[in-house]
Amino acid sequence: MQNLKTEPLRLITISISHYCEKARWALDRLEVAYIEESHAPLFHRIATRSRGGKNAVPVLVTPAGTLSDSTDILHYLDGLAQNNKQLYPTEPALRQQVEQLEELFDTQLGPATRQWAYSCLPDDRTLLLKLWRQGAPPVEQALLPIVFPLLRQLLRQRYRISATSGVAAYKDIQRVFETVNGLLAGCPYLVGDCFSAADLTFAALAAPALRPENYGVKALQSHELPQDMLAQVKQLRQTPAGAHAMRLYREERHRPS
Ligand SMILES: N[C@@H](CCC(=O)N[C@@H](CS)C(=O)NCC(=O)O)C(=O)O
Repeated sequence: MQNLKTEPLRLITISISHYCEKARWALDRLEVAYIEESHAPLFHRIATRSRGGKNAVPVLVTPAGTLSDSTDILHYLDGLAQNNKQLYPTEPALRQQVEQLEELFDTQLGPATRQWAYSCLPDDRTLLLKLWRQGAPPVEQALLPIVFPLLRQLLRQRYRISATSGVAAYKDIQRVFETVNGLLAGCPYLVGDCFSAADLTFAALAAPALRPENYGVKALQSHELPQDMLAQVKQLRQTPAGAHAMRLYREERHRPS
């Protein structure tokens, strides 16, 4: 467990990001003291770069250095965890399975749910600004409407957002869910008999497509979203993989009091 005399860790985020939610969930679960420093997209790069990170969030600033990848963050935090809270099994074969699944979710599920969610959202300035300004400092909130056209264009290019890519992304999500359905087959967790980094990563990175209640920050309200999008959320929630992630959010996602 973390030495309480040390400075709290600093988590730099774009608060709505599901990769940031992955890191935030691990910090909350392991009861590690931290301060979340949220930024609006684009502005976040000033914070990450000035702390020795790269362009992407989450970034965790620790006494041992700056970590700029969610998986590196989970590994670091696991080193601070008490035995019964560890996110990676000690048994090598089980650990390897957890790491392989985490890699699958990081590289396939996370990009797909992000691409799908942005492709479904109406091209609505008010909605996107609401999503991006959450938790950001007042000065960034004030500047966000000015950089909005640039930001929207960058988002579309970087994540290849279009109606067609949204359809393909939904299929990618379904493919990963099929794999998870197969792994669950009556088991309460993805690997072995306890919660691991594989479950946490799956639930956090699936969250944009499932909209679980206990997500770390408030997302958009259902009435703000298109019916087609909500119908696909419902469809995914009804799969064993979707139900698994929803259960994990209900039973395993606790916020510090
Ligand atoms: N492999 C990275 C991916 C993180 C990632 O894709 N972060 C996105 C937010 S969801 C980001 O920072 N995008 C902004 C940018 O790259 O400028 C991780 O696991 O931490």
